Amino acid sequence: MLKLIIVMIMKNIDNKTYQKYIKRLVEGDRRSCFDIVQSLIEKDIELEIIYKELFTKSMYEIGYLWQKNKITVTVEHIATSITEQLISSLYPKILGSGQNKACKYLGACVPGELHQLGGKMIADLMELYGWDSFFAGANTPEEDLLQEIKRIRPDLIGLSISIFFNFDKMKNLIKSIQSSFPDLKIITGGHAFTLTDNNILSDFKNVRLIKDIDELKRLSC
Ligand code: B12
Repeated sequence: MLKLIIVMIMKNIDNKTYQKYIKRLVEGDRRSCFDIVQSLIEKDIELEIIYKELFTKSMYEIGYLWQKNKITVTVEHIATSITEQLISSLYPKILGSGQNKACKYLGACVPGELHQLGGKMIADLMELYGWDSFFAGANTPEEDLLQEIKRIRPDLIGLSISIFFNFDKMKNLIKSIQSSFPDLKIITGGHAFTLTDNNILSDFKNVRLIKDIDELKRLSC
């Protein structure tokens, strides 16, 4: 039991490392941020932990600092760009995960939604969990997405939303997807769900809100 607890503590990111990382991120020091991520990889910290406890947590803090006028938009843009580069730098580890790719996942951000880091992380994690994963990125036009669904034939669609006022666009997109592909399963997630009750999409069948990474890991096609 004690051993298990020690292993769990070792696998987390300690607060000192996190504080160092967020400081460097605000300074725009991408080399130091990269070094910190490398040191976590060398310590066998799992990708899920790095995504959640380093990238997501620090970007939420960046958002808070921006909201409070403590950092400028430019600082926030630089932090986003560094985080994007770091996520991409970890992709070879995902490629090497070597699981079978029998099920297909297609992730996208709803029309009008420019926040794409979360959706990209989820698409990468799906690949890590054995899915053949595609990611359409920010502000995906409805018609184009439908065309790609026809071409790729995914088993699961993942829609990301950060901005509350994009919910109507998400609902319209889901309606369009379901009228052309009635049996296609859809998962949703993103920061906007923290500002609303979980039932906002309850009228739709085959649509499931995923609240944490463990739930994502358990999905099957
Ligand atoms: C970076 C950023 C931007 C960048 C995004 C660039 C990019 N390449 O992505 C830019 C500059 C474009 C931007 C613009 C705006 N932004 Co902004 N932005 C942020 C910031 C600081 C970080 C976003 C981020 O990357 N987070 C990290 C990721 C990993 O977190 P995440 O998206 O939540 O994803 C996690 C989960 O939600 C989940 N998840 C996400 N998607 C999915 C999908 C599926 C299928 C599943 C299962 C799970 C899942 O898994 C992820 C991993 O843990 C946030 C602060 C915050 N709290 O997030 C504000 C924030 C989201 N922005 C905000 C605002 C207000 C705006 C603007 C309206 C500002 C303006 N006045 O112009 C515009 C709107 C643009 C638009 N139409 O989309 C507000 C949103 C408030 C709201 N919800 O309504 C926030 C919260 C800032 C704040 N504190 O007020 N922004």
